[in-house]
Amino acid sequence: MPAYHPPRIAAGEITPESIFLNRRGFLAGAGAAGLLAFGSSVPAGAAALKASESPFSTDEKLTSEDDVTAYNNFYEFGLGKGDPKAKSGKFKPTPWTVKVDGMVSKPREFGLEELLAFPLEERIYRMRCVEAWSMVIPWAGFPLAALLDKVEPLGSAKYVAFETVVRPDEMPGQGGFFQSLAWPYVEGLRLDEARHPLTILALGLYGKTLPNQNGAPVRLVVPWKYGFKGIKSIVRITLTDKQPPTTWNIAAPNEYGFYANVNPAVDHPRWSQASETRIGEGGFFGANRRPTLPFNGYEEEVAKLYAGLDLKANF
Ligand SMILES: Nc1nc2c(c(=O)[nH]1)N[C@H]1C(S)=C(S)[C@@H](COP(=O)(O)O)O[C@H]1N2
Ligand SMILES: [Mo]
Repeated sequence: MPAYHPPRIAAGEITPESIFLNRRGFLAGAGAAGLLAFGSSVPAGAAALKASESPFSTDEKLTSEDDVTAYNNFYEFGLGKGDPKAKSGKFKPTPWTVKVDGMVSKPREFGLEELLAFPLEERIYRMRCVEAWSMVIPWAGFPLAALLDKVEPLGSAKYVAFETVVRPDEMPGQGGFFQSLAWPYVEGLRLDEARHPLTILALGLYGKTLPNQNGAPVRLVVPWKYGFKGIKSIVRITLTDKQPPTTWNIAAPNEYGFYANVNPAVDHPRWSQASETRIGEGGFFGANRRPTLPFNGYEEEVAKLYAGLDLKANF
């Protein structure tokens, strides 16, 4: 009985555990200088990050920092939306290295400092969870393509595989008798998806390094795909010629595919994907529901990647 994503109840009965009021507006005019410096209050463990503005950002209203950092999916820390924040206090995101290997000319490890030295951009992206809720999040990160360039993928490489850290001592959801998923959490992209300019490795949000619950210190963000593709706390990136296994596809192959492009026309077997709730906008159902956009609104940029592919068959 693997699929906990979300609980096995009818969509109409789901009540989010915690939907907080939108208490904080975004820093007015923060973008004006071109360089953004956020965060007057930096919580313990978080450091301020600077990132340049990006034309890829949406100007939609941001989801509050409180919601972005308190309503999370990170099963390594538990199944509840509040678990990742409440139960990740022991997790140590520094020091950190990411190993990049497989079909590349120059396999190597990147220390966290080296990742932070890439030119960071602020990317304000919509994020659409397969559970039919969404957020607008100001990430700080850099294109994954820039990292791939450093290791020089071989011509034979066709896919990129990603792996999350395994640390049962620091991640309570990975320890104990009940195991929700098989660890490590793994994900994958086609190489052309991985190299698309919208695909980033994120190191921060709201102008600070990532909180543990959001995937510290480094996670993937692929804004046209369902949120589960955005693997957190990455320790390994492997270039390969075979389509990599992906955690939710392993857990429930009839419910979650490899591509997982946001698609309002392909329903989840247990609920509709035609609409979504923007977290922070009030009730989970009813008037605040908004239509879900093909490719989460990034159709113009990415639809061409899938010419000739039957997205219904390749959900
Ligand atoms: N390692 C790992 N990565 C993960 C998950 C997870 O459980 N473990 N959950 C995914 C899901 S379902 C979503 S919607 C996003 C949530 O990201 P956020 O909590 O930063 O909003 O992370 C994704 N990445
Ligand atoms: Mo999700």
